[in-house]
Amino acid sequence: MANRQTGTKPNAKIAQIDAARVPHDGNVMTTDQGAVIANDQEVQRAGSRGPALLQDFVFREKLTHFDHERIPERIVHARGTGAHGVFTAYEDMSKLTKAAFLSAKGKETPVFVRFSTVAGFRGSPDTVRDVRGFAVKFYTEEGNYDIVGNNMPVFFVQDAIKFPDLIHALKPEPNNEIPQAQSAHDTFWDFVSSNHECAHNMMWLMSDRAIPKSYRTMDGFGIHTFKFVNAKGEYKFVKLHWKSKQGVRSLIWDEAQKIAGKDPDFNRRDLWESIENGNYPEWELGVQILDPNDEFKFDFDILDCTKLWPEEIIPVTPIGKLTLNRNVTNFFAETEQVAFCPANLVPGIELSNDPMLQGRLFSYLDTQLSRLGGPNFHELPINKPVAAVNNNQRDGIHRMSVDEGVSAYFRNALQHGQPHVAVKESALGESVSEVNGCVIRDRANSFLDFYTQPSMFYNSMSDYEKGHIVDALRFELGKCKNMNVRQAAVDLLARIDGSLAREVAAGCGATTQAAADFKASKARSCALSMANQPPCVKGEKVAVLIADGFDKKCFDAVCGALTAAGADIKVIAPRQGGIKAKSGENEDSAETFATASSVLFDAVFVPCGCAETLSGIYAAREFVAEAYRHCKPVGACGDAEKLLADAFRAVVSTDAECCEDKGVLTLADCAGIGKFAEKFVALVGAGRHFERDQTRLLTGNK
Ligand code: HDE
Repeated sequence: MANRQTGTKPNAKIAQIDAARVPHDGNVMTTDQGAVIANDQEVQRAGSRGPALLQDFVFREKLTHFDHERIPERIVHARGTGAHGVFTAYEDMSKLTKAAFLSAKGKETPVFVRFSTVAGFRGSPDTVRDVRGFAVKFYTEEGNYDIVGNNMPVFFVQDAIKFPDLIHALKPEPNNEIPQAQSAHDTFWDFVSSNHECAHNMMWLMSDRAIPKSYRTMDGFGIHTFKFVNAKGEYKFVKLHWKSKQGVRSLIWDEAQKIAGKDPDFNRRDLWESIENGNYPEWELGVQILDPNDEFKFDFDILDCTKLWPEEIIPVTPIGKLTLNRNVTNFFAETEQVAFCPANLVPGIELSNDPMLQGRLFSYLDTQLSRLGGPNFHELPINKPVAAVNNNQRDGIHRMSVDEGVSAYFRNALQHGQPHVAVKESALGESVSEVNGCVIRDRANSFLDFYTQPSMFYNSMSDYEKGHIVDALRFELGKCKNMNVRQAAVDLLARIDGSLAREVAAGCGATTQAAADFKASKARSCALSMANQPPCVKGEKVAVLIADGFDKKCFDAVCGALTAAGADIKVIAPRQGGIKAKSGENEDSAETFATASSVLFDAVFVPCGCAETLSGIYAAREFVAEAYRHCKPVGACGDAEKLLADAFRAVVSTDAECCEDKGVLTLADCAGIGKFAEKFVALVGAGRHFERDQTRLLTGNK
């Protein structure tokens, strides 16, 4: 086993998990005690039509185990999915932190990541409007280090004692357990409008960040302020960021709602399939670094987790790369049993006095005791450190290690003082910091500006992002039955932005007298908008619609170019199986218009030769029309232009040259297919054309 002296081997965790695998192929079936079984299909009974016998222990063992298959789901973040990967350090960071996994350029550390939603139960759909969890466990040579973060850089409340109230308000209402996985109900908005510290996270929740297209296309944030401490005991305050190398992309709300029905596992499936296809998602770990001398230089408190540090003031320095490259073998054993905890730190990374962070340190261990049934959950393969574990903790339910020796205490002479303690300099959390003050149950005044940063967030959005926020709020408040709750929420919005409050009020029957009274902050931070993401074709899902008679050359040219650029292509046709090209070859269609839907794809391409058939199928027309409404790139060659014209009810160009109009690319004559393919790949990479958004509630269907 790797230890503190030799360092973690990059695949050490995988080896550990592999050691726990139980291959069932070729093995005879046994009871849990290892006795072989000849029949597990019929219960023993008295006569072939007689009553079952209590003595059938094979039956009773099977049913007893089944009855206890579930463990309590997580109270929050119940719905999630996980994957293994590797973290690679970019540079030796020892000037900043003595953490060994950041001590050398190219150093690799195995990791496990779990992405999640917060509000929904374990079986809820993936694409609900919600915060996403982004929890990373590093199996370092110095012990497990967890960054238990979210996909938004701020949190709702400032003090841990308020967390149960927030979650009670967010979760389904207690009388009827409605609604599932939604913030669009009275208790949530009552809480937000009665606790204005929620305003900033609420704005993020109403933005497109709350409906990520994929786990691969969202950023992650440690949220709290931590300390990086070097070997000399010098420290800096840091905030941690995961920046998606795939770019940050979101769904449109109309799309998200439809996907919840068409494919409730949309985000889970996307991550699973991209890893299976060898398209490994990557994130850069970045740090914002703040000298302790600058702690009080800002108009916000750096210990307040409802505030972010604008990247224009404190830039993000990339320090390493996370790559997810292996799916789990068994969801329950790994993803369901993984236990994260913000207190899982390594030497060189320490806590700040953020009151939320301090409260979390207690909660996670406590929750594992009831979820995983006792204090030995760290011995489960997914939680077990690759670093050696030596201490005098003993016994407890489901203890797996068999501890040797007679002494289970320190100091001891009988075992020559073993296990011995480490020298202070190399150990966990030993940097010295001064604390003084009166015991008090109160909040610092520096925490009490609840509006500047939410205004900054709204000011920084592009026009279409602002529109989405207005629509989200109209939806959410529109779902609240109580008029006082709606009015109180609009009054809160008035403190953030007067025009936002007015637009929302106009849709939900509230008034906006309050809007005139507040002077909202004009601050901006460009980094907050998702509008200017770099293009990315890799992993984009393109639906290719065909029917008998399609042109194989045209099909091959475009699909070939897309595949070469890393896009993920799926052929959809009126029936599954072989679809006959005009030239006689067969192309297999993976899906039909009954099983696939445009909302599950990023772009649509229709080769020439099959428009007549496709135009006659409602679902095919609707496929293209919906992709258009959702602003996705659409490409059509030759007669396929007819399908677009039928679907959009608009005249499209019949120019023989490649012609692009707001992300719709057409080509009358297939002779120019090479240039068309090149242009279409670029369009797919560039993503949506929001200028043709027709799903806006206020301006829709123009
Ligand atoms: Fe959590 N949180 N949380 N949380 N949290 C849990 O731990 C809690 C908070 C976050 O994929 C629970 O193992 C308290 C902030 C993630 O397994 C529980 C407070 C942030 C996950 C818990 C917070 C998070 C959890 C439920 C207020 C972002 C999922 C099951 C002090 C920085 C981890 C579990 C996974 C899970 C408590 C606030 C992120 C109940 C008391 C702030 C990503 O212990």
